[in-house]
Amino acid sequence: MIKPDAVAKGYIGGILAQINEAGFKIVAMKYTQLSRLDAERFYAVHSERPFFGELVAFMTSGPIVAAVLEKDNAVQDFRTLIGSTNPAEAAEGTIRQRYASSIGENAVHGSDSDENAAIESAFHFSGREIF
Ligand code: FUP
Repeated sequence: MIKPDAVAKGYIGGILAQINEAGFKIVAMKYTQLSRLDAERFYAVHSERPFFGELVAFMTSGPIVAAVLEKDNAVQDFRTLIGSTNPAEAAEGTIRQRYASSIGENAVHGSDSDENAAIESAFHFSGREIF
C-alpha cells in the first residue's frame, strides 16, 4: 500500500516509478480508502499495541493505493526497497527515507512474509482483479 500521507503529498508517481525501476511487476492495483473496520482487520495483529488507535485513524484518514507486486524474492526485496519502519533509520535512497516523515506516517506498507502477502492480496483484490 501507498499510505495516506504519501498519497496526500503527491508521491504516488514517484513511488510507483521506484517500484518499477526495482524490477517489480504490478499485477493488481487500486485507488481506494479503508473504512475503520477494514483498517482494524488489516492491522489486527497490532490490536493490543499502544499505537493501534492512531494507526487505524491514520490509515483511514485519506485514500491509499493498494497493489500486488510480483518478483523473485519479492517480500524480502520489497522490504529492502522500502527501508526500516522508522524513516529516521531507513537506508539512503529507500522509499521511506525519501518519502516518509515518521514511524507512524511511513509512506508505504509491505507484506512481511509470502503467507501474509497472500492474505493481504486477498484482502484488497478478488481473483479477477489480479493479472
Ligand atoms: P512494517 O512491517 O515495517 O510496516 O512495520 P510494523 O508491521 O512493525 O508496523 C506496522 C505499522 O504500525 C507501521 F507501519 C506504523 C505503525 N507503527 C507505529 O505507529 N509505531 C510503532 O512503534 C510501530 C509501528
